[in-house]
This record gives sequence, structure tokens and C-alpha cells, in this order.
Amino acid sequence: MNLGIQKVEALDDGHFVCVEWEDGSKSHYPCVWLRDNCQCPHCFLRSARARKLLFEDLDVNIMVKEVSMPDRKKISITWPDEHTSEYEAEWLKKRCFSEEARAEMREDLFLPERHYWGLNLQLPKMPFEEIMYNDESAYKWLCTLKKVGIVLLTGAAARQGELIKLGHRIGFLRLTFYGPTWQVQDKADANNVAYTTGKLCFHTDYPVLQHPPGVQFLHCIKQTDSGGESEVVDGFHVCNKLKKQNPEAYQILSSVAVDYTDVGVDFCDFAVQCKQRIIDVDSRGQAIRINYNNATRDTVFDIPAEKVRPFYAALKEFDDLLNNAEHKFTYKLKPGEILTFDNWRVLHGRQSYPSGPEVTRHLEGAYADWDVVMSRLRLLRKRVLNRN
Ligand code: OGA
Ligand code: NM2
Ligand code: ZN
Ligand code: ZN
Repeated sequence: MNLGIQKVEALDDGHFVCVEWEDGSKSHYPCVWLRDNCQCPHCFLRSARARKLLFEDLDVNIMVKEVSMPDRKKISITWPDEHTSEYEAEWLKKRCFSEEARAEMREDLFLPERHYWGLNLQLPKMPFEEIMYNDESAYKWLCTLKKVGIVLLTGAAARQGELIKLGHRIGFLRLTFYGPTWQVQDKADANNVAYTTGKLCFHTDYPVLQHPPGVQFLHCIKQTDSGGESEVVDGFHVCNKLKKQNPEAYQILSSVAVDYTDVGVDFCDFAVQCKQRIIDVDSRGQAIRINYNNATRDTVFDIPAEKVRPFYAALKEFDDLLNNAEHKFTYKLKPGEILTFDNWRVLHGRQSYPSGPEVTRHLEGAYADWDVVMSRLRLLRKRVLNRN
């Protein structure tokens, strides 16, 4: 597994160092990168695992003066100013610049693999208790949340407070203007359409925030007898379909900035405004975040008048695809169940339910950021894998 080094040499006038591994394969390292990443105590602060070397002290045209191989497990470089650096074989191998090595590292760090789904989703389910106390289970929960975008946790208590515990399990929850956790129930003078008995069409939560919450938890405490079913749809899967079926609509939704607004009082008073593209894409045009809530889409629409109808037409195409029976999955939450899902990818909605003098339905909700969730996932993976 851990390959040793067979040979090391400077190439290209000392601008590259070539490492030949025991299996005959080679890795090329640019000298400027090697100097930048010297791991000696002068250049690198071990306790912070961070670079001490100042960029102003880095010569971007640096060449090696001498390179050697003290043993098969490391290389040593002397620089023109006599500073010396050592690099371990395993450390270098991981940082190889080849396409394959970079892809492997990328997968390791970010788990980009996705399983798309539609109507036939086999909703992943795990006991709440288990993910709370067992690291393997918690790791599996978060991996599935990343890959599939949705996991149902079962068997939590049917009372408020379980999401606070879940927050402690991953690290911390994301505070918003609706509070650390929030109560989804029919409220007088509701400050959000979610706090009524009305139907909620497919949406992502909080696109009015510049950095919308990456992960959402919905804990069912009380469920109404009729109505109130949850609906979910894989937004990335639908984006792929839209891109193929109607590239023009996809182009519009991934380029036009929509105004969002949210004004009111809850945790504190708020007047939030934001511009978001409904489909955020990466440099290759792949959807990376859906920002769509029809309720908080502003009446202000800052685009030229002639672009308005084409925009609506494009949004209609997208919304129709989301609601296509082939794509959506319906599930009625039971008390004690917690729906955990990727709020950047999965759009959710609910059926309406009868209103009355009593509260017949109550969900507690909370958000987390993907940074926090992925951080916990990496730490759990390290712990789980090192144990075996
Ligand atoms: C929300 C929401 C779903 C539900 O509060 O944003 O989508 O089932 N609630 O009430
Ligand atoms: N709630 C559920 O974007 C939104 O307004 C989503 C947020 C009120 C916290 C709803
Ligand atoms: Zn150094
Ligand atoms: Zn919602």
C-alpha cells in the first residue's frame, strides 16, 4: 500500500522534482509548490497544521539547488538560500498532481458521489437512538445524507428538544431569524406561510439568506389525521432533466437573479433581502444549489421588462418537472420521526390540512450548515476506520 521511493531528480532546470515510485510510476512536483509547503517548524506551525511561511517571502521562480533521497520513505531538498525541506513519501503520494490522484483526493475530501432518485425512492431510515450513540451509524447517516440527500431518523421522542440533541451530535445548529429551532404549526398572524395550514409547494428553505442553510431537520411531534403529507423531490435530478429537455429554460434559471424578501419579527426583528439564481451551477454548468421558495420571492423583480415572461415560462417548466409524478416522493411523517435532508438539493412541500381551534399538527425544525455536517462526517470516518 505505502509505496516507497525509487529515485528522485530535478527536472526542467530545477523547476520540477520528479519522484519515481517503487512500482515505476512517476509524480512531478512544481518547486514553487514544494517550497511553499515546506513542513519544517520555521515554515509550518504543527499545532495549527497551518502555513507560517509568508507569501511575500516566497519566490515563485524558485529552483532546487539539490535534491536527495535519505531513505525510501522521504526526499530532501536544499534551496538556493541553503534552507532545507523534507517531504515524506506518503505525504507526497497523496498530493500527486496527476488527474487520477487529484480525483481520488477530491472524492476523499468532498464525497461528491450522488445517487439520484424519483418516485421509487427507498427512503433511507435509521434509528435516532443509534446515530446518537454509535459512531458507525452516525457516519452512515451523514454519508447517506450526502449521497442520497435524505434520511429519515425514527424513534425520537415526540416532544421538543430532540433537534437540539441532534445539533450537539454534529457540532452546532445554524441560528436564523426564526430561532435556534422553530415550531411549524398553525399560528395566528403567521410571520411565514409555513406557519399556516396551507399547502406548501416544492421549495427550498431560506433562499433569502445569502448562504441558505445546507441541511434541514424536520421533527414530527404531532401529526394531523387528514392531510399534512410531506413531499420531496431530488432537485439535482430534475435539473439534469431540465437541462436536457429545455436547455434554454435551464440557462435562464441558472443566470437570472431573482429577488427574495423576508420581513417580520421572530427571534428578533428582520428585514432580509437577497438576489439568488434559482439554479446555482458550478463552472461546468452542474447544479450545486437550488434557491427556490415561491412564497418569499419578492414582488420587486430587478430585470428588464422583456425578460420577465421568458423567466416565468422557464420557471413553469422547472416547477412542472418538480411536480411530475415520476419525480416526487410522498411520505406522511409520524410522531417521533425526523426527516433530515439536503436543503440545497432536495425540495420539499406539504399538503394542506384542516384548520381548527386546536393545534393538530406540530413539527419542530432546525438547520445546519454543510461545513459543520461534513466536518463531523470526516471526523467520524477517521474514528470509525482507524478502529478497524
Ligand atoms: C417549512 C416546511 C413542511 C411541513 O416549515 O419550511 O416546509 O411539513 N414545512 O410543514
Ligand atoms: N421557516 C420554516 O424560506 C423560508 O421562509 C422557509 C422557514 C419559517 C423557518 C421557511
Ligand atoms: Zn522550511
Ligand atoms: Zn420548508
